[in-house]
Amino acid sequence: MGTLRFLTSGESHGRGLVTVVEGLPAGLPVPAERLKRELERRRQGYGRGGRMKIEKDQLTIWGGVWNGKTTGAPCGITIENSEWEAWRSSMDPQSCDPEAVKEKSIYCPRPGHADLPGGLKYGHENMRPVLERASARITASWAAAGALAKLLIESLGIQVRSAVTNIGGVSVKAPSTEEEWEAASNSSMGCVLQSDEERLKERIEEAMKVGDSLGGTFVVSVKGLPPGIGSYVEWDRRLDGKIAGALMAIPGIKGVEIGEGFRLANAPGSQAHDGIFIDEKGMFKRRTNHAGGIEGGMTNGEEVVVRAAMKPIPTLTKPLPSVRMDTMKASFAHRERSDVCAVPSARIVAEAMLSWVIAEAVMEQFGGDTLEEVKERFSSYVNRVRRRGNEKA
Ligand code: EPS
Repeated sequence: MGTLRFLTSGESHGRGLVTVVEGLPAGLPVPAERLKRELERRRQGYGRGGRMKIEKDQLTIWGGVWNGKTTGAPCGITIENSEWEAWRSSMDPQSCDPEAVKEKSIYCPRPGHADLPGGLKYGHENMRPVLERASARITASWAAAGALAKLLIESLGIQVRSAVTNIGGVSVKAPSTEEEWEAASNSSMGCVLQSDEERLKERIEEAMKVGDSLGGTFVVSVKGLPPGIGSYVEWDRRLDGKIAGALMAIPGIKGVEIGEGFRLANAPGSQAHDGIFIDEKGMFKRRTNHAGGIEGGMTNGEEVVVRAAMKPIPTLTKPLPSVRMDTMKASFAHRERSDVCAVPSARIVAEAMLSWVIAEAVMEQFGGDTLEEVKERFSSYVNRVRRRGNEKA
């Protein structure tokens, strides 16, 4: 168990979501506006269903924050589901109306969703409880936990940003300059260019018209990390493993690569690695970043670059063949109000999860009960590893 951890509870159409974050140092400023903003960013993007127009993600902090700063105690956050009253009769934890339960029951698993394996695993013939918890609604909780992690690492000068690179086969410009990362970060579609936003929206509209759904790819970047975060000494200490695991755990993600990942498999070694030199300030530097900022399961001081691929949403208005769980007869998959594309939201969740993994690694490596302690230990480490290049130059 790491020193930083979070747990969640809640269903997509239940009363709301509960998040408990434990292990944050005391004294971290937590501006409510910032948490709200991260949740808002996750709700944006073209191609989300009607639900995102309804949800307000009403957020309440229950503990662990006092007068705008963390206290060192577990930080409890709830996010209310806006439609709870409408769903109460079929989702109440203690006593539901049998008619309402029947009306909301789901017997035809959707290919690509958790429905079938989850129903078999937990013994739910009516798969309603499976899809309620497997729903990507829970990523609102992850965004809240990730926002706290982001605040922590930002206070150490570490910055996490993301951009969408492709939706449904339409590729768009990936950011490279500081201004471009900023533009993509502030764009609801995660694009550098306004014209690319329009192209992605058109592609989503096309899919909408024919009752289909779309996936895509995005990139997440972390700047400001010193070399040596993570470790090579055991498999479960490797930062690349933790990054890939956290991103892969986001609903719909089927592929994660660090740096030039799959392309490197085709390149000769002479063109795959990043030559080392000492820059004018006496720092170890690289002119290329094929490794995506990770070598030997540790950061190497360059920008960490992670790309992920999201499959299309499994809920389709023109459903795929399925089998009824109650009668075992051939049927079509369950249809429900759904999104057409959630790639722009998934990249915000990826920012949250990557922030989480980095914050976890930083806390494991440096520890500290107060933010001041963490900052001191982090900066003395940074001075040590950065000085090394200077000493010998
Ligand atoms: C989701 C289905 C949709 C999405 C939901 C995830 O919800 P509903 O079935 O209520 O229309 O809107 O995402 C969110 C609620 C959210 O906050 O991101 C699913 O089946 O995964």
